[in-house]
Amino acid sequence: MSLVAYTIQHAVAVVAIDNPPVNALGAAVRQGLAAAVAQANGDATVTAIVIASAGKAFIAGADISEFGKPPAAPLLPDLLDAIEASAKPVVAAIHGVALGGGLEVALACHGRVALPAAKLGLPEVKLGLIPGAGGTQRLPRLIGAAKAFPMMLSGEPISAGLALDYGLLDEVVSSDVVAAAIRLAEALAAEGRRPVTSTATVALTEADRESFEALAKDALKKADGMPTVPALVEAVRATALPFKEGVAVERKLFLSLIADERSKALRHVFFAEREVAKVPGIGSEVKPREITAAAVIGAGTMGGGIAMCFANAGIPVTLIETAQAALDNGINRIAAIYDISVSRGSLTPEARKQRLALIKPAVGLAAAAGADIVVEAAFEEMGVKKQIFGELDRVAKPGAILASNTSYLDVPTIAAATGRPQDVIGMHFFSPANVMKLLEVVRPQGVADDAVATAVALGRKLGKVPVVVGNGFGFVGNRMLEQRTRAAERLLIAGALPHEVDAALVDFGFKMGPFAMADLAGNDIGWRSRRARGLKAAVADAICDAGWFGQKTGRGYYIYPQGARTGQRCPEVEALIARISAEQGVTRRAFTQAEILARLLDPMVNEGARILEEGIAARPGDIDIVWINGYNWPAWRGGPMYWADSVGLDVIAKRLEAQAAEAGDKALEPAPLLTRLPAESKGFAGLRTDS
Ligand code: T1G
Repeated sequence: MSLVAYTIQHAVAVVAIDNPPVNALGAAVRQGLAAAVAQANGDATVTAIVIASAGKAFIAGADISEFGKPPAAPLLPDLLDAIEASAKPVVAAIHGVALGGGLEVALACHGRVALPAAKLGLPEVKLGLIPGAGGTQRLPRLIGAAKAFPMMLSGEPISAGLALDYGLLDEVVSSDVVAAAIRLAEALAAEGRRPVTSTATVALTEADRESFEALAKDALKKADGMPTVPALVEAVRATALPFKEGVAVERKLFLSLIADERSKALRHVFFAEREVAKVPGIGSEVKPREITAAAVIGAGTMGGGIAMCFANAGIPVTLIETAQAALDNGINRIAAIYDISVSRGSLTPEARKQRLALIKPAVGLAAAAGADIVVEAAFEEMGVKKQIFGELDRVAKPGAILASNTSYLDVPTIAAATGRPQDVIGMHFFSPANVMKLLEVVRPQGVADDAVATAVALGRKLGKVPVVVGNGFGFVGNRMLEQRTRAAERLLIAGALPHEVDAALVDFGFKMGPFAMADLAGNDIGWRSRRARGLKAAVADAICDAGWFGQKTGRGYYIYPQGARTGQRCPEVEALIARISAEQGVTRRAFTQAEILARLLDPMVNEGARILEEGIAARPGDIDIVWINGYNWPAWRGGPMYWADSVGLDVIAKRLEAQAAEAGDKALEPAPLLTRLPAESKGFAGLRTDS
């Protein structure tokens, strides 16, 4: 059955795409569209053509899953040229989203009509690309380069209303967009007017170009090494050439980007982020419980941030503390954070007022009685958690979800403190909770499927990226982070210095390295955790024994003069590290940045392999999504498991064997999965642990 339907209404050919779920422009759709346009032009009774679609999207763009495969005719640019060259006017009837190639189809039409809720955009830059089917040449000709460039640079869609203001749409109609498109098509046929964007010269005035060049200059300064920005600037500049030459420039740039490793990684992340929403064993038949009111236990940094997530999503939330003073501090901290957003212009005073009004402070757990979900964010100590959950079991209403924000404690043990383990789950937010996208949903044995579905659906409503993980120390992210932390400590003792270790990760694409991060978060956090678990880390412990907790004490691994945010190398710390190396009988040596990177990341990948072997994560892509959304792993590197595949699992396994031998530490030896996969000529890609 064709994915493109062809009917005639009032002598207008209505060409309707129906390619669920989002009408991506796969080969069959392109072929159907080409045939329909040809058929309409060959039919003397047809006066004009409308392109419409079924489902939730007009057209979501090219079919990203086709990239990297041999292209099938007709190529999208050729199809769009055929639409534009049609002797009979073609009008796009837009509902839902017209994105990427979808908007490029509309741009090749002779008219465009949309519903008010429609959104139009060119998001290719988010995939490490630029528009590749005439978008960089047609959009500036239609609305001006100064408006088109920011749309393509941000990749963010604009509303139908703004598109109308820009001249990107001819009309916005409240209903029946196809009928409106038919009317416009008939009018264009009658008038013979065929405004064609490829020749439109109205918008590209000298003043427009000057405005664009100013924007381009600023964008190039902030490009941060990504090739998409210079490519986009070059493509838009090519609008000064005749259309065909400009399109040739765009095509060349597009093809170079589509072959770039960074775009391949971003396309992996696109699909991994959608896969992660599919929780093994929980299909769409499992309905989430309704959440109309929440409660958060603990008004500290995490509890306050979590309460803000609910308020920001419009969900009333009771913020509970054990004493009024702590509660007041928590509320004041939240108000101060909102004040900063208002001062930055990212939040209106009215919205600030509304959100604060949704946060109801209260003392005592009894205030949680009316909540549909309670998120506990109290002190990270099992005794405290068991006491709270025991009381919540008596207070909370039947069917309420009881979630703990614990970052590494055993969720089944917490659940056992209640008589309703089926309702107890982990919801591990990342600090600052109102900012970081990652939410680890910890799924202990015995929790109800609909409780898991509720936590995932709620996470998405809160604007998070929920990843369902199994119960186990540190779950996924922190468990792998601990391996990197240990590796960083080993590097200091073996001969590297803090700024060298940090530079290796920053040059790789992280925002900060481990030691700058520790100084920012506070070195005493790790210190307390190690002491609670009876673990030692010679350098990290010595730093804390000296009271050098980081930025909050003016010094940690680095010195922060006058409260500076960027640390300076500290001779005392470097001498302390050298002394510890000597005490351990280690002859210090220099490390290349490549060696530092391998020694930091290989053990993380190894732990990720173990996590997969234990079924704590369902897919390698889930681990990638955890690290990109929770720890600022650069998305254009695809995530730790994607990176490992790009390096080669056999290479990583060999390096781990060498490290294990050098350190005399069997824990560093490659996990069985890390040797089995390369032996079967496989990588992590496509692996599933739930199959
Ligand atoms: N190609 C292939 N599959 C796609 C797709 C696409 N463009 N967009 C979505 N899907 C799949 C997705 O993987 C998921 O599959 C299902 O559709 C629902 O997606 C030449 C080169 C449209 C706003 O970047 O932003 O055009 O998991 O969960 O939340 O210049 O999808 O169900 O099997 O996201 O309702 C440019 C990408 C492409 C838009 C809908 N276009 N898509 O959001 O559903 S490059 C994009 C989205 C291009 C041209 C260039 C969103 C959405 P499954 P979903 P949603």
